[in-house]
Amino acid sequence: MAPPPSQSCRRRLQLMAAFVFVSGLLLIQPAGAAEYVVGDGSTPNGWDTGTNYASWAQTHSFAAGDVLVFEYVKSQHNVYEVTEAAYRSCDVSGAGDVLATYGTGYDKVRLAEARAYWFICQIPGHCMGGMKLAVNVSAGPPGGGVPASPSLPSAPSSSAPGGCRSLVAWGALVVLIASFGQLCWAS
Ligand SMILES: [Cu+2]
Repeated sequence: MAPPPSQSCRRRLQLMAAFVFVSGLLLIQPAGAAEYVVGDGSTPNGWDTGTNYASWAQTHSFAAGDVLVFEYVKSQHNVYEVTEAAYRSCDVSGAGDVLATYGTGYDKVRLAEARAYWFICQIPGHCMGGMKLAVNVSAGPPGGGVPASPSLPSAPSSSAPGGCRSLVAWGALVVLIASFGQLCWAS
């Protein structure tokens, strides 16, 4: 015997509600800026002398507004943002070579602009040993306050801003569940 229509409808609505809830969780995720732990903490601390940061950087794509988190033993390492020349030579003795310095052992560095960033550890020998990181930051979605640079490729996929995209998706879900509800009350 088939259950009365109202009961199967309620079951369908419950499924829809669950679906909407899960979709909502998924939609919230890409809106904000991403945080990347440098080296992914593959070693006790992500920022150290035993990691290939060229490989690490290649497996990630960075957008303006994203944040790099440097985790390391404070007494053993530090983080210097430097020029490309200083990054290549590991020599920061020149005027203007150092753009910023960090040394807390847990440094959050915001990649505010769509450009290349270069970081090294300034403890003698560490940069030469490979403790250096170069990242290319692409233009992020509007809202980060960063104008898109014409010399850099803009963000792929949709041209709609993230916030607008999720708004449209939310609207579609609301319409979907409303029409389901109508079907139920009609039957
Ligand atoms: Cu170091």
